[in-house]
Amino acid sequence: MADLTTQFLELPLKNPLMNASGVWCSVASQLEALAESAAGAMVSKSCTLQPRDGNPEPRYRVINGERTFGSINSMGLPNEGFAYYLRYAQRHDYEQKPLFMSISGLTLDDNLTMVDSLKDAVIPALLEVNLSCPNVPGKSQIGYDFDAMDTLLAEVSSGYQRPFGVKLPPYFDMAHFDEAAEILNRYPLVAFVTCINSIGNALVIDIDSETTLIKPKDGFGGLGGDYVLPTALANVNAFYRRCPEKTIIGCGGVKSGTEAFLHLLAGATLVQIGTSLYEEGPGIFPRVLDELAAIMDDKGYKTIADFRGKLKTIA
Ligand code: RRO
Repeated sequence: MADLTTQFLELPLKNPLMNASGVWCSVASQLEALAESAAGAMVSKSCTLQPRDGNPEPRYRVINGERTFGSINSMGLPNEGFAYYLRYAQRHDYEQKPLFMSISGLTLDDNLTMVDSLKDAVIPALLEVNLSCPNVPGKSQIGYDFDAMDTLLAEVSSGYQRPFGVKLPPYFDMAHFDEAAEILNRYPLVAFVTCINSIGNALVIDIDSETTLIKPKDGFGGLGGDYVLPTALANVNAFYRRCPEKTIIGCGGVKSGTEAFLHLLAGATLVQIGTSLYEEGPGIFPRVLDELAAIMDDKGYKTIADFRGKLKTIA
C-alpha cells in the first residue's frame, strides 16, 4: 500500500490533505471536527481583527449539474474575529496535526496588529496571510495590486520575523506569474504559497428563474470546484517552477484522488479541499486518501516523493 506520509517545512504529516480556508473552519466545533478527521493538516477561516457578519444570504451555492460540479460564494469574510481563532490555536493539539491560521485584515495596519499578536503568542501555528479575498464590497484583492503586495510582504516579514505563507488569487497571464513570483522571491520568510483562492467575480445564473444564484454584489462571487481545476493546476505549477525555495500548497477543484494526484504532480506539497468538503463534510478525507493511494498503487509509486512535481511536458 502506498505511503501517504509527507513533510511540510520539516514537519512530518500523516498525509498531504487539508481543508481550504473558509470551509469547515469558522467555529470551534468545525475546527475540532477537522482536528479529529483524517486530514493531515488544517487551516482556520480567514479572520479580521474584529468579528464580522459578512454578506447577506444566500451567499454560497453549490452548482451540481449533470456534468459540472462547483460553487459560487460571496461570503464577505464572515468570521468570529482574530481573538477567537487565536484562542483555538492556543489549545490546538499540534502533535495531532499542524494548524495554519489564516488572517485577512481589512487594512495593512489590521494585518500587522494580528501578526504582532500571533508572534507574541509564541505558538506553533503557521501564519497564512490571505491576499485574495474577492468578496468584500469596495476592497480589491491585494494579490492583484503588486505594489500593495510588495509593501505588505515587507511589513509582515519585518514584523513577524518567522516563516509565513500567502494565499494567492489565480493569475491568468505569464507576465503576472513572473511579476508575482519575482516579488515573492524577494522575501525569504515567505516560506509557502497557496494557489489558488476562488476565481473572483464570476456570475452564475439560473436559466429557469433568470436570476443570479447568490444575493451579494448583484450575484458576482468566487468560483470553486470543477471550473477552477485547470487554473489551479496552472498556478501551482507556475509558482512551483518560479519559486524553487518555497513550498506550494494546491487548492482548487479537488473532489477525488485524481485531482489530488494532479496537484501533487504539478508541484504541490499539500492539497486543500474546498467545495467538495463543504458538500461532503470531513468524511471526504478518508475517501480521497483511499483513492489517492489506489492511483499510486496502480502506477507503482510507493511515496509521494516518487512523483511530486514531476509533471511531464511534450518535447
Ligand atoms: O469570505 C469570503 O467571502 C471568501 C474569502 Br475571505 C476568500 O478568501 N475566498 C472566498 O472565496 N471567499
